[in-house]
Formats: sequence, C-alpha cells, structure tokens
Amino acid sequence: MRVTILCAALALAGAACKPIERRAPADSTVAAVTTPAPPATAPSPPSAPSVSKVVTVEGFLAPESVLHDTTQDIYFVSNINGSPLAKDNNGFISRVKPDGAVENLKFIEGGRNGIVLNAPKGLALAGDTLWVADIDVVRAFNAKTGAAIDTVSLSNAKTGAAIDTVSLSKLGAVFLNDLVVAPTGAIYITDTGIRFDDVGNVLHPGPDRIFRIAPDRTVTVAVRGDTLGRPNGIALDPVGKRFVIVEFGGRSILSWKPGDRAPSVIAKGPGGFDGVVVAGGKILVSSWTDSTVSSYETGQEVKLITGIPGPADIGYDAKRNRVLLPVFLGNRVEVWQLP
Ligand SMILES: [Ca+2]
Ligand SMILES: [Ca+2]
Repeated sequence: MRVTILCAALALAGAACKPIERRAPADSTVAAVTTPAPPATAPSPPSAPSVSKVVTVEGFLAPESVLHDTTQDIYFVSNINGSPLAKDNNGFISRVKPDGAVENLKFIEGGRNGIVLNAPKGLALAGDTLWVADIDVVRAFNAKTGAAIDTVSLSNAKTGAAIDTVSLSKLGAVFLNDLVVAPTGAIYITDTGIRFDDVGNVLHPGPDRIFRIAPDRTVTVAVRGDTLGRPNGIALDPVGKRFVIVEFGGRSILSWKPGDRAPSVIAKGPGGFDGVVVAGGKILVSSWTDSTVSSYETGQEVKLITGIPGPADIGYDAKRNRVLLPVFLGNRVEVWQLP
C-alpha cells in the first residue's frame, strides 16, 4: 500500500510514475454486475448491464475534476496544469458541452482578468457561484461569466487578486482537495494533508481535516484526525443525510455527518481513492490504486470502468446518467454512459 500510494502521489506531482501510464483499451467496457449466476441449465445469459464510453475529450492539462452544471447544462473541468501544490498561477477551468465540444478551454484562467488560480481541484456549485479548491484557498467565480467574486483563504498566505479574503492563519490548510456545498449553503472541504519533497517523496505533515465555511464565511474545522485516511473526495448523500468521504491514504469509503467525532466505514476497496459521487442508490468511486471507477451499491466493489491511468475527481451527469471521468495522467476527459 505504501508503494502504491507513493506511486499515485508521485503521479499527482507529475513525477516519476509516468512509465506506468497505459492507454485505456478501446473496449475497456466492463460489465456492471450484480446479476446472479444463471441456473446451470440456462442457455447463455443475457448481456449484463454494461457501461460504454460516449466520448473522449482531449487537450486538458492535469485535469482533476469534472462537474455538471445542471442549470447551464455544461461540464466544468478543473486543470491543475503542473504540480498539485505549485503556486504557479497557471491553472484554468474549462467549459465543455455534454456532446464533448470544448466551448471554452480557459473559461477561467490564472493570470487573466486579475484572477489567481494555481492548482484548481475540487469544484462545487451553489446557484450561479462556482467554488474551487486551490491548495490552501477556496475561490468563488461566477459560473456564467467566469468573474472572480470571492476568496476564502485557509492559510496565512496572501492570495493576490482576492476580492474578499478571509485569512485563517491558525488553520494552515495543506492540500485542499475536494469540496461540496450543503443544503444550508455551508461548504465542506477536504484537506488531504500531504506534501511532496524536492524529489517527489510524499510527506504527511497533516493533519487530515475537513473544513467548514459557514454561509457568513466563518471557517471551522468540522472533523480532523488520521481516521480520515488522507481524505480526498467528498459528496453529499441526500438520502442518507450524510457526507461520503473517500480515503486517498487508506482503503475506506467513509460516512460522516456534523456532530460525529469520527467517520464510520461504509465499505473498503483498493484505496488510493480520488473522486466520489452519489448517483441514486449507488456510490461511485475512482481509484488510482487499480485504475478503476467502481460502484459500491451494496457495499461490495463492482468495477465499472478499468484501465484508466489516474482516474481523478469524477462527476455525474444525472440528466443523462453518465459518469464524467478526468483521466489525470492522460490529459483527457472521458464520458461514460451508465446502464
Ligand atoms: Ca498550476
Ligand atoms: Ca481529488
């Protein structure tokens, strides 16, 4: 596990794991199976429900996250462009149409129009506001115009073009990764708590945390501790009235709700998890460890998509029942139809 995590993190850092990269085979579709084995006397079973690739969109630079804006019916793609922790102000966010046409590759771009954007990762929408996790800052943009409208800093670093910055020197965020907006308007953000040394080794200064930004911009630590397993993706489960959080540094898929002192384990899988979405009754999770997107509908892992080099923060298009898959090491986004 240590080696695997190191490798994944090195890959995240744009370092040495590129040799493991492999292209997804054209027919990497894998049956999604909950179908029980047929009786021995049965003829060939009918085709199991399967997923299929709808479109591949090339041309991104370390794409981390894809989010469906249901109001505009557009996909946003965050592009780290370089190391995940480099404050290089070259990150950008793309707008992609559901048919795969790139409407605007650099809809929001660091260094343009006074915008600061270094290594954008998780995305979340609250009305017309697009929230973006960016290393130790959470930034807000107008989802229709791309204009910067708000910045909440979770570190003592100054951010440059911030219009409305809340500096939280005592909190010292390390590696903000994913975020989700709760029905109250509160925003929850994971901090994976990792850094890289000069030669690509993964350090874990921690702590592992989930921050909460209240609607009035007050920031608190919602939960912290090693039980979060270097948390990466976070999603809201509106039916279960809980958050689902996936471990990058462990093997667990976790649930947590405000008031819980620690998360609970929902299921275990290969680990090295990145993105998570709750789609109907299913929890869909991506894993760097085995290069898959899997479903955990029943608590058991069912591999849906395999052979993906660096499957990062997946999104879900509920209108079309499609998984939106950023292929981090392939600089592309794949759209997959679920059954
Ligand atoms: Ca960058
Ligand atoms: Ca992530």
